[in-house]
Amino acid sequence: MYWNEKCECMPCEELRALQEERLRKTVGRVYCEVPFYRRALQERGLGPHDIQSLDDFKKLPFTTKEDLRDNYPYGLFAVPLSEVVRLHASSGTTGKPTVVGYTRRDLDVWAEVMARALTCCGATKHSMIHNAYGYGLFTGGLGIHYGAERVGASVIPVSGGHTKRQVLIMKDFGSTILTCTPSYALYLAEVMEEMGISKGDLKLKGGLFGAEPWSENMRHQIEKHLGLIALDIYGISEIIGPGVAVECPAKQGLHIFEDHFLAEIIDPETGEQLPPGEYGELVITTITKEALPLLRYRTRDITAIIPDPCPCGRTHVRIERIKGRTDDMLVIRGVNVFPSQIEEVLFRISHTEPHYLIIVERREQLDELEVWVEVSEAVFSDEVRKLEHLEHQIQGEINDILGISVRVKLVEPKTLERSEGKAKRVIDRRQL
Ligand code: DLL
Repeated sequence: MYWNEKCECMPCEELRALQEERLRKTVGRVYCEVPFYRRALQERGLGPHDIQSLDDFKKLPFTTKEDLRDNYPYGLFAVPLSEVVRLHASSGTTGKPTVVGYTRRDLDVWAEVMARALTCCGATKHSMIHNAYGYGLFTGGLGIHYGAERVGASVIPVSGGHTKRQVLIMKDFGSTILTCTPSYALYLAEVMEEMGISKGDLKLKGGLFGAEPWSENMRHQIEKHLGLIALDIYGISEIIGPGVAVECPAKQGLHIFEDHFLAEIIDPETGEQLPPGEYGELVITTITKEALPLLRYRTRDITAIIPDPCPCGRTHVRIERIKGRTDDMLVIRGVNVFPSQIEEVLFRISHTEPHYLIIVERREQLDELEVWVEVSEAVFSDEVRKLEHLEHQIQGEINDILGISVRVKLVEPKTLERSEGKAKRVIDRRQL
């Protein structure tokens, strides 16, 4: 049930003392080794000795993605490149990639947290782990890979793509754990069905799905079609990659691996810390990273801290599942809309498929939102009247939740593009 019970269930007082010691070391190190941080701390009149406890935390400056970009590629590294044994990069939609580096010890920590995460979904040395996260500069593939090896499981480094072949491999190799994005898991299920292979033909038992937001309903679909326990894994390249936080089998939020990462929630507008339970932007400080330690990194992901202890016995604090990103949030006629809210509605309505696309346009200064939704084969061949009824139902429910009117277009099954990695849910055509 636990990979490292001593760390995962550490008494809170002990954990806090460990975090404070590691935080002090990290601040001391970045002050000495990273000119960017030395300047940022000096500008605030801070020296390394001013940060003694977690209460001093709020004094520290934030770090943003722009800071990483401005110091592209290695400017924020705290070790010489001779100590760096791996690089990864996150692509982002515009401009240069964000480059992240790892020392040998960083890779060791990464494998440790990933081993803990995989253990949550049932992995042991007897598991056959089918890893369909992309291998390469993306952290998903290799992050899972090293964690799986640390557990002692057998890893199938299948990466993304060639979906039919993936289904055959899962069947013939006897995969017991599946790791990929949740949208790809659904696509795998769809292709399986087309190939006449059922979940009973496979040996899947558990899976870790993440790298993009997904809803509770999507979890039900994945579990139903693949016959496994689907858990949510959160990560971000700048911090380490996958393995910043993971759901335990209680499925009541994701535990942050707090002996390595400190989490806070802030109001994205004011930068003020928010109390547990309130949604805001997740900010993470690394306290053991060597190559790229980051102070108060603004992830832009929206979530809340769950204050109560978890029934599983782990003492590490939990966050709610990620609701979206501050930069994914669409502002439509003044209303804040997260794609995940639309997804929730679609999953509640029967006869729709879990594939959708949100298109935003601006006509005569007015934002218009159109939602394309795939419907099931049976419904699509139904009478026009029934289709219209379904469209109105979806429109009505989205209106109830968001308070704005949207257009809904039902599309034929299997016409929206499937993704092997992170799904693209929004096309914003507004020229802002
Ligand atoms: O996506 C790392 C990862 C790989 C996580 C495999 C989980 C599994 P990046 O490419 O840097 O890293 O993208 C990070 O993806 O800021 C979130 O917006 C989003 N994200 C990651 N995990 C989740 C999740 C990897 N479980 C960005 N739920 C983050 C929602 C997620 N969003």
